[in-house]
Amino acid sequence: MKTRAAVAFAAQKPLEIVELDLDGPREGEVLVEVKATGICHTDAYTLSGQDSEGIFPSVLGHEGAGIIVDVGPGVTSVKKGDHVIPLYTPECRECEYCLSRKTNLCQKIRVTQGKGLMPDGTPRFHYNRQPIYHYMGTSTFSNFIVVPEIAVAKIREDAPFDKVCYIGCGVTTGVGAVIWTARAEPGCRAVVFGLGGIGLNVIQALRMIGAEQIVGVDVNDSKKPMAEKFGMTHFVNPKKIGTDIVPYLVDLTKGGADYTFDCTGNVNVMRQALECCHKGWGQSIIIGVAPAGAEIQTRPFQLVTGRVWKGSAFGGARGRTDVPRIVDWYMEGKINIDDLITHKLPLEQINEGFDLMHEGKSIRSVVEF
Ligand code: NAD
Ligand code: AHE
Ligand code: ZN
Ligand code: ZN
Repeated sequence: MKTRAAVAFAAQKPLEIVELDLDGPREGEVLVEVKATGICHTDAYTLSGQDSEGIFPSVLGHEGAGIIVDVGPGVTSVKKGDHVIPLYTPECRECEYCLSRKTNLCQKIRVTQGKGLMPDGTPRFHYNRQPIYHYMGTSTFSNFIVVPEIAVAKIREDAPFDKVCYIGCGVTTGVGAVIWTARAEPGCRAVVFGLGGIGLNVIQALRMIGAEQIVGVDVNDSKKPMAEKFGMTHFVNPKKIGTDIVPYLVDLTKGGADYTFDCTGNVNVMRQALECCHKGWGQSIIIGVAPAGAEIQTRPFQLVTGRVWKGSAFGGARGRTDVPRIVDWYMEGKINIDDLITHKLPLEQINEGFDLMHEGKSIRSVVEF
């Protein structure tokens, strides 16, 4: 069949809207009609050429929602007509990682996923008979996609696609980092670096669990009003305090934060986030994705004296289990997604969504097919 898609033919070039050939679903795979997709900073990061796993030409996008329109042989857990969110972190429930109960990082298809291929080692997209590679096992910048059944979460049918697509990455990443990775407790003090599409979800989860203090740090003052609406209690613009940010934040949090979250992808910020944690117990959670080759640094003394550095992918969420629950939380009014979707665009204008992100003018742009 044919599918309309925004293709990344090369790094640092605008996406091009073209019609691709798409092969049907094979054993264990499903065909999904993507109804809406968010644009996450990670898409921009890969398009920038800084992702060591970036492959071109490819169809980017990993924050989608849609409907299953066909299933391949052997598919048992979902059926035609099911509403789903594609998962860049699948959940097979049988690999060593899934069975460990210690991680959400299912490894069943990770190797082929990182090569832009389906689990059988072939791509489903072609353009002029040349392969077009998949991205993060999802490629939601295409109107139709083929994904393994273990990489879709079935969701309720009354959930609006143009909102819950954001649960495919940003919402789950931010909310999950607080409740599953950090396991932050009521009364805690937290600092969130980067008040974008991820950081604001960290903030709303901190408010949800009853944090005492939620400090937001961003170099862009225009992020302040939205962050306040979502629960931020104190705003800090590092460019404007006129002093070293680490002691400033330690003082503001009365001795250091119980939890800090890096939602910038900047390794210098990651160091600040660790070092403003409370001595003895503060935990710093790295969410941001740093460019290939970048490395984090600190004095080991920071860890010896009890601070903990942790990372979080997809908020520690187990996709097929937790994503439908987060959709329920949204539908029950427990989390706010609507206000974070600042822009809606047709596929033809997808590059404007990237521009808005780079200019710091959007929180989330959502593309509707
Ligand atoms: P975004 O562009 O919406 O937000 C980033 C924010 O950080 C912006 O508000 C920007 O002004 C701010 N910022 C940039 N440099 C800063 C600095 N030095 N100090 C303070 N603030 C600064 O991006 P996003 O979609 O929220 O993504 C944030 C990061 O999280 C990216 O690196 C992205 O790749 C990553 N990410 C990781 C996961 C995961 O599973 N680990 C999932 C989604 C996104
Ligand atoms: N390919 C990148 C890694 C990027 C990365 O860390 N991705 C996150 C999700 S970001 C979503 O917006 C993730 O899930 N990581 C776990 C994994 O297995 O990739 C690089 O730097 O090489
Ligand atoms: Zn993302
Ligand atoms: Zn698994």
